[in-house]
Amino acid sequence: MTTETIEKAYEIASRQYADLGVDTEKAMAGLAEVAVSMHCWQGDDVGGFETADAELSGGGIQATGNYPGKARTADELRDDLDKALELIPGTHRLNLHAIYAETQGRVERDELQPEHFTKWIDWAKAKGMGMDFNPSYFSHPKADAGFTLSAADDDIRAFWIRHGIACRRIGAAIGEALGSPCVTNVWIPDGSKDTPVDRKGPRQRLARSLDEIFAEKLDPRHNLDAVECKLFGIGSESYVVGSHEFYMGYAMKNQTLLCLDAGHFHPTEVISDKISSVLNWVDEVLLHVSRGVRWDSDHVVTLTDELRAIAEELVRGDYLGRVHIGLDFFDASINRIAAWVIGTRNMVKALLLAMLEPTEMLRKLEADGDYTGRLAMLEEVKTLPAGAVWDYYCMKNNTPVGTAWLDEVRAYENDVLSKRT
Ligand code: RNT
Ligand code: ZN
Repeated sequence: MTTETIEKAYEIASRQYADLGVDTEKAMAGLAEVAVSMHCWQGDDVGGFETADAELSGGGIQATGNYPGKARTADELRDDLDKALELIPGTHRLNLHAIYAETQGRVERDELQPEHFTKWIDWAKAKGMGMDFNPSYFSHPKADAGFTLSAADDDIRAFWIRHGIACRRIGAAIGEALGSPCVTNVWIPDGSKDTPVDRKGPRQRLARSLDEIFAEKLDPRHNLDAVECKLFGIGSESYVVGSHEFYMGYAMKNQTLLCLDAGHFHPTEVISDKISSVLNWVDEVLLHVSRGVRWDSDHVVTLTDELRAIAEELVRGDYLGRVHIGLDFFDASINRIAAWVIGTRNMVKALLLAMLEPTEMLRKLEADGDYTGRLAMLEEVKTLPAGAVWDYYCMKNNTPVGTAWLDEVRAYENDVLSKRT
């Protein structure tokens, strides 16, 4: 598409939107303010760099597929992130896991320090990006028995508590260095495959462990704590210690952030409907935008009805200042950079669609009890020329328009990824 075509299409689209009371310039300006926290772990199938051949193991999560070219070192992962970020309009954030530490020789997880993340921090700073952080409670011998912060074994539990404490300090150091609060999110895999007899003990221990981890007061301008619930995982089908009720209660009582992962509920349950509920009781929420297919499969985020509904809730409810948007998917069966670009562009695109909604008109129809008009308009809105505004937004942000990004990913695959063996 030529610049002229993109501009012409935009001009016509903006007039159509104006007729419905929507200012496309304002929508694009609002969109530019939103930073999506792009997860590092799509780039190497959640392996991390603790050892040369580190791989995701246990934890009830899986990256299936064997697509060639995954990042083998932190430098390669940063190169790949650079490529992906070039193809996504806007300034975003990086979400890092503790297993992506860069150490001279093995440093145990309970001994990790901010200095092990200096290269990441410098990289983000140079790009004007913020960062978020996660303790890693999986892919570790001390997690093999299926219980970490809720383990009955005192040594195991203490080890993971120390890891949590270390990670919060790292989060605070990141936030301070980058001048933007780092959301440090606790997710643990604890649970059991078959019916447990004791559901109570592990939950009591988890509550105590969290209290110990969060005991140290950290400046909220540097670090914000989040806790992530889950319904079930592979190998934890019958019982997950950190369930929704558990963490919702914990977050409310202790005023931490609550993390809602789109794949962590019953398959017919959606997080878009939870946002306006939980934000009555906690100040801020972290989202893990993901796409479960039949289970918490962490498929690449596509422009589904639910993705759109999540974005609509954030915009309609004026929640963007209270909701941190993180992504959580890992597909090893396709080009990993393409996966990042598709998923992240879709998140941004869904926000644009929400910002282009003639919400005032829809609200009026609803307030007047005109549900016929509301339904009719909601359907009409679906085929307004949002694509023309999106193309224009991408162009203005010096990112490829339409499928042009794919050509760049293919060229990078040819020049860089295919040389990794
Ligand atoms: C697992 C959780 C968790 C992880 C990442 C890697 O079910 O969703 O957020 O996916 O921390
Ligand atoms: Zn998640």
